[in-house]
Amino acid sequence: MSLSRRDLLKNTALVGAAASIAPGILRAQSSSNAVTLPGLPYAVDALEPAIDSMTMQIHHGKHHAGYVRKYNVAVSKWSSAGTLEEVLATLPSAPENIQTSLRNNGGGVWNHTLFWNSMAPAGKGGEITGDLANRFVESFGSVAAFKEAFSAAASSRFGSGWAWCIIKPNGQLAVTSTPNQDNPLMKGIVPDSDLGTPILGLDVWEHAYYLHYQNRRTDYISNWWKVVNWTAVEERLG
Ligand code: MN3
Repeated sequence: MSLSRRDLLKNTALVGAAASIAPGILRAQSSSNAVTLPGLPYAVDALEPAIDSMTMQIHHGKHHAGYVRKYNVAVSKWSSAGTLEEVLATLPSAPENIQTSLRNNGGGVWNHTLFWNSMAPAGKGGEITGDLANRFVESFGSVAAFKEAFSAAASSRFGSGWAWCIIKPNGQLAVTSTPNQDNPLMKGIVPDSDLGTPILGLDVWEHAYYLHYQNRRTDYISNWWKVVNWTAVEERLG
């Protein structure tokens, strides 16, 4: 089937008219700010027994994938949206009708990407040594005190949310916790005292552990320490 020259001109005119009426909509359809679901950096059963393979499959393939899909729908409606990190850092200036979706789903995308890349099979994640160990001692008094503070933040988070170790603007490390899919990048959303750059995050939503641990969140947390990728965490110190 071939288009006549007249049809071609008509189509071109229509595209031109649409572009002049709603440039934002047309641009959004080819948005370069869409995100993709990153693959896991290990096999789904690689973290067993700390995290079982069924939980990994559902968590990555359904939950994380769902956040990616819904974020892309929301961000496609914002023609001047920046990168995911820029969006999370400027949520209060996002269009009001998509702000909640960008917050929940954008947070979900970012948080899970950090989470997968903060774990490694037991025995493969390196040790807390060198610069990382020094920074924990400087900020918390000892490595044990850091772990205790982080575990307490994770176990005491009411309902769904995350525990974090962040680099604060003054360079100190700190432990914080946020509800739902909020994170320490969300200026204007989380308290200023909780803002910083996450170097480690732990998902304490029930979907992260319930299949294997049911209500035993503290068992999940204590086993999770065995699969932390300390080499990756140290690299985030910059
Ligand atoms: Mn999760």
